[in-house]
Amino acid sequence: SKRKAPAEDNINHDFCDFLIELANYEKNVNRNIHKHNAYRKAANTIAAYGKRITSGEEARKLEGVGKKIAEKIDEFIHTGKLRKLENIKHDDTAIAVESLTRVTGIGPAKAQELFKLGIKSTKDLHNHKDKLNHHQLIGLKYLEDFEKKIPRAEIELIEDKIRSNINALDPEYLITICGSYRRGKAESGDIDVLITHPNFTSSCSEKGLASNLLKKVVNKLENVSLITDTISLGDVKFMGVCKISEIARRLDIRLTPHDQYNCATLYFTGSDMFNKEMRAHAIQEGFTLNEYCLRPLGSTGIPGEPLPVSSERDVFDYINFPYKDPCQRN
Ligand code: DCP
Ligand code: MG
Ligand code: MN
Repeated sequence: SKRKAPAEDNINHDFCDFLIELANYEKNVNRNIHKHNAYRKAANTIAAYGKRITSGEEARKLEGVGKKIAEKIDEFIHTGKLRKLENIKHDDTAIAVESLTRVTGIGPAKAQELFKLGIKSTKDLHNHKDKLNHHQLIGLKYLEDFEKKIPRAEIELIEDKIRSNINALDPEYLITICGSYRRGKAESGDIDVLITHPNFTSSCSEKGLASNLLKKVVNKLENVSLITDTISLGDVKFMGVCKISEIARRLDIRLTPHDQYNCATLYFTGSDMFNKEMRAHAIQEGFTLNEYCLRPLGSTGIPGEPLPVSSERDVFDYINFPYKDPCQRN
């Protein structure tokens, strides 16, 4: 999903807005994920600064703000705009990629490929459906809907419906709605559901067990007409569409082994920037953390056996990272 500038009540929001625009440009047009992350990181620190920035020099003192970004802040303060962004607004490739990547499933590479075929906008796509895969066709079908944020109250209703139906199926499933919703956001881009079942562990070798546990859930939610479309369904991951209002919503469901559930909720709660920060901290403390487990790194740098984790807090404790509530993980 498109990244927007953080924090609504941010007194530096105009700087953050242009940094996010530059970040999106680096990702979508130049496909430079490093520059993309650098701009986003700068936007995040500036958003958290709490004081109105009055010069590039002042901004440069903040973590993640270098010389180039400081110069852009000065340019913006003095002229009210950025030449670089003005140029981008007139660049045909950038305009096309910006339009085409609005469709879920169309990434920067696919957008540039379509542009080379003369397809310049989402409007053009309706005449070139043969160029799209199943995922992209669903993205096009629900283009406007998927761009609408989901109010918290609607996700609460969807959560109730998911819980009651999965419970009726088998009360042993554990369910956590992760993502921005768990971080307490007033609205979300999609719904990220994490489920597990005590019968399914990482050492479990029973073939087809995981896939049945997930398929049963997806079937049930289709039968009660919550799920309307499937983008993809694998053994442990469902991507699709659900609907309880007039608007179709993106729904992801992941099934994880019971013993990896806490590392999984930690990962899928995010934010992605917070995950990066926490992983970097883990490395410094001699651990490697991912969505499955936390492992100590030996002196050789080779990960050892996964550590026993019985809560998210355990992970923070092992790596000496001050505990943060989901709402503080932004
Ligand atoms: N995630 C991550 N790195 C990524 C993508 C995702 O660490 N590159 C993790 C952190 C995210 C979580 O997965 O919080 C869910 O991904 P989403 O894209 O759904 O992001 P959010 O739920 O945080 O935001 P949105 O409201 O846009 O859905
Ligand atoms: Mg999400
Ligand atoms: Mn998601």
